[in-house]
Amino acid sequence: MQLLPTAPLGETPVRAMTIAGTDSGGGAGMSTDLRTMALLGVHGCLAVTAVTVQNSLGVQAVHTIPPQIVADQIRTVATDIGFGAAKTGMLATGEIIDAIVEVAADIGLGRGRAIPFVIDPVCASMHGDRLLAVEAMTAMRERLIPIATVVTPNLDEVALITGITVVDDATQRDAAKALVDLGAQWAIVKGGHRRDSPRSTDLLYDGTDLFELDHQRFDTPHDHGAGDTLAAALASALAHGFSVPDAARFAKSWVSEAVRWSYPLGAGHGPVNPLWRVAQD
Ligand code: PXL
Repeated sequence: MQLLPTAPLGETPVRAMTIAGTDSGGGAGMSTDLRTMALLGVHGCLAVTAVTVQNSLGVQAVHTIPPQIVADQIRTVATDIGFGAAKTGMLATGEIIDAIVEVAADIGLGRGRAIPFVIDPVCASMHGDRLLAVEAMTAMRERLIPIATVVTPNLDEVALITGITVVDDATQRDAAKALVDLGAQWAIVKGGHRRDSPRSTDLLYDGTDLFELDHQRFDTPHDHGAGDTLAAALASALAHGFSVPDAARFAKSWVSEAVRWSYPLGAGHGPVNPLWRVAQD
């Protein structure tokens, strides 16, 4: 597949920012984002929102970072290093979401502003551990999604955000429309978990144009970090200057390969593998 260019050695590369939580097991969250960004020629900057105590069996504890410190990490990087796109992952609380919304307005991040903003509305881990407080759903729905350049929910997140249960093509389209109605410029409704289809088909929609991003589905228990990887690849491609449809097509192929080459780790669910691109036979 096509790759993204890296800067000539010694020159400043393209930058992107991940606003996300850590996973001590290294399979999801910020570490995954940074691996994907590095492999796509992007210098990844980071605003940590929460530290999770986590292994392949689940999340045992969460320590959240004060909202002001989250916002300050974003602001201090934006005003010095600069970045061409940002993405969110685990945001933990409504207060953190509101701090991000405020700093985004100040630095020109988000829909209709200079810097594209990918919102991956992470709500829970694959084990069902909550990564966003129940009471933060209003902030997510009413304040963060309206400033998304692209929002990238999976089907569980679609149900929590829009109330729509996606079971077929028609409900997947309804969900994409509902997300655009909430204010996102583009919505990607990921179809990887659709039980009625043997393919993994995501829908990309902006209220006018509808694209199907279709790929063979790889069934594996080791898909920890798949959503993070898609959003990080999308933000990387946007930082490189791709249009949203081109970035989304690129990110879909990137994450599909990462799922294909995922590996076991620990006794539970292993991670997808953004390192597939540098693996040697
Ligand atoms: O894959 C979503 C996700 C994002 N961020 C962190 C996570 C997870 C899933 O477990 O732990 C920190």
